[in-house]
Amino acid sequence: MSQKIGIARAHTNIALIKYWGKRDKQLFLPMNSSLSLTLDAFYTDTKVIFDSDLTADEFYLNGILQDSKEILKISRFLDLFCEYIGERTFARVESLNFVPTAAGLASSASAFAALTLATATALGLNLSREELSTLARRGSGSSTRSLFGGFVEWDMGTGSADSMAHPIDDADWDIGMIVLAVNTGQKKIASREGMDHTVATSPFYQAWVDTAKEDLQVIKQAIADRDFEQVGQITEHNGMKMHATTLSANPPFTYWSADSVLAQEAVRQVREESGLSAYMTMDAGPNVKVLCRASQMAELVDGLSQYLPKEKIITSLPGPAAYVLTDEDWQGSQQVFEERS
Ligand code: 2P0
Repeated sequence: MSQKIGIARAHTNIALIKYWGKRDKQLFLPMNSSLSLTLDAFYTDTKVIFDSDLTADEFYLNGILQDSKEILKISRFLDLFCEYIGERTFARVESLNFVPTAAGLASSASAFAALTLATATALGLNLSREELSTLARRGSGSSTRSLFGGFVEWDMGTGSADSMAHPIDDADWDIGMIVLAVNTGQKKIASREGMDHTVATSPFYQAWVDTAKEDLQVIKQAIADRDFEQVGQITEHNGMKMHATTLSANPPFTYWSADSVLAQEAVRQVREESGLSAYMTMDAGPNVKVLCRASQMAELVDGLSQYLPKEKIITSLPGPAAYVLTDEDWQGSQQVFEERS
């Protein structure tokens, strides 16, 4: 019996300039470059054990053996790595998701980034973080950005080899994010289907691509200047434009629920009354995320709790790049997971 083991943690990220649409669905090449903030509050820990005694891949998520469809996704992803070493041993993959159920955040970003780093570690692949991000991309687009911490750009690139993420800034300048977890039910339209349908049918889609390019340039300059208001304004506008493409798809759809609109209104009210900086963004689900100053987070939570139950308001600071865990870390992680569930 021979075993190769790798364990890693990756944090999730929220896009400020969204990835919305693929120019190549097979290779996960995006229509536009995007930019995100990695969050410390939400992460995935993953252990990969390549074991010569296994006769098939296995995938356990939060301690539960997954069905053949989920295992196939993991198997295809592991194949990409095994191509590098020209040898395919089956693996047992164990993942623990530390995304509070109440947050209702998609975990594919942290999941595939953690799986990427754990697999590369197990196989001893000598690849840079940027190169690893091109592999993570093949699992789920947004995971490309979760290899890095702080503000991260995913450059759309010219092809598979250079469609990769780069760290832009560590976001260590009074940045925070509040998640308004208004509705945690299963989303009706997966982001993958939602973006494909939008690309195919929305007459506004080209305007999205064109203006997202401009937004990216402006936000990168604003981050370099540490101009928080500019970062926030571009974030809010870019997110709304993304959602406008779903309303203009045919047939139209939206990720917003009635509670999303109420949460948006709460943010507008609180920022007007308090004069604090708070800028909204939304993804392929009903929750509202608020980019804010870390130092003003407590005051904003107080204001928002007049409109929303406190347990639906979750705060986060910027998170770090993905990193390798030891076996001792993994045991600690399992213990924390059990205590939480
Ligand atoms: C983003 N989203 O930039 C955008 C904004 C949702 C809205 O990336 O098909 O799960 O696996 O590449 O990464 C969600 O889409 O889609 C996403 P796939 P993914 O964060």
